[in-house]
Amino acid sequence: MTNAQLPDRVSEIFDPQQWRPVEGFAELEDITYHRGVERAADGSVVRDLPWVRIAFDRPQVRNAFRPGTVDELYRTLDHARMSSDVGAVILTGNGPSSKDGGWAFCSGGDQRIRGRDGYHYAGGETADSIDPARAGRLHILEVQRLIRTMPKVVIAAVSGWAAGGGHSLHVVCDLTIASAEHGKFKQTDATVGSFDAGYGSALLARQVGQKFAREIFFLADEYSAADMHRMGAVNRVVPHEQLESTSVEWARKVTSQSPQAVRMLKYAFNLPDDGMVGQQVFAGEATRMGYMTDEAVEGRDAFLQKRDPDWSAFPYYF
Ligand code: S0N
Repeated sequence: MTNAQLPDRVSEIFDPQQWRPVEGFAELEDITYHRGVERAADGSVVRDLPWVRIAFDRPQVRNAFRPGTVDELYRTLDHARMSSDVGAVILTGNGPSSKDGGWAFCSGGDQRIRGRDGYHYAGGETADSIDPARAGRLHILEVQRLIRTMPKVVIAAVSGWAAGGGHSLHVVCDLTIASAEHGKFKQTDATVGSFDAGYGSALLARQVGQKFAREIFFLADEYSAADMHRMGAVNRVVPHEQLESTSVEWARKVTSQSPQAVRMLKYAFNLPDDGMVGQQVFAGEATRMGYMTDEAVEGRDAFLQKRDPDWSAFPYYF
């Protein structure tokens, strides 16, 4: 085995054998982005597998996100969304922190750069120099919507703290697997004066019920992975060293199902809670399938051929 062919070990429980860095993303600073692969005995890649791994890579601040982190997260998720041979995304946090050995999935917005004006300042920026179009937005909510509406299954692999906006991210993922030893959950929004009044709270209440959701937000207590599993917000709790392998196993199972069926099921699960947007996303897929029928082709052809459509071959009732 030649290790030269393997990617860097970005996290203590990351298995370089199973991944390769995705091309075109070498300049990422706060996020790592890998494609699942099958390797030969000599370490060379035999083939790509239909899943990717996207990870927060700021373990020294419990994987808090700054505006650039959110930009990179959106970019990598959108790339995964657009990759027609990718069916599942594993979202996780690299670790541990070299400072104190602590693990995190994500601890939400970086509080050190949060300005009173609602902007989020990167190094050296001031109220005069900042570009409001880029820094003044809570664009982590755009990431949430992308996770929610992308036609793929997003698996949160909670390797450590899921706090604040990081807690909300795991809530919006389709599935959550958590580390038994290091997976910890705490909704600190109200402690630091922020509030995710969208998916972070309302969808959480769908998952754990109104009373528990209110407790989680109003008390800002710490919960273990086992607590969250009991409440219904975590699918599976696994030993820390098995977190990534279990996530890969779940990605493998998910991508062995019919892509169309999984897509339609995801949108069906979303629909009752997502209002007209949920209906629109579901209906978009239904329309795409409708276009594949002879009946829809007849409508298009009749228009192009400047004749009345002939629906006689198509029943009113199946
Ligand atoms: C996660 C917690 C519970 C972990 O506690 P623990 O294990 O005791 O570690 P600490 O010693 O507290 O932390 C280790 C080091 O990491 C730094 N750090 C941790 N979290 C953050 C953070 N979110 N921002 C900046 N730094 C963070 C610590 O300061 C410490 O550093 P050193 O070693 O230098 O002292 C605990 O850390 C905790 O409670 N963290 C804060 C969680 C939190 O309140 N997050 C924000 C909640 N709100 C949102 O996420 C809303 C999102 C949002 O609106 C937004 C979007 C983009 C940008 C900003 C925002 C925003 O407005 O917030």
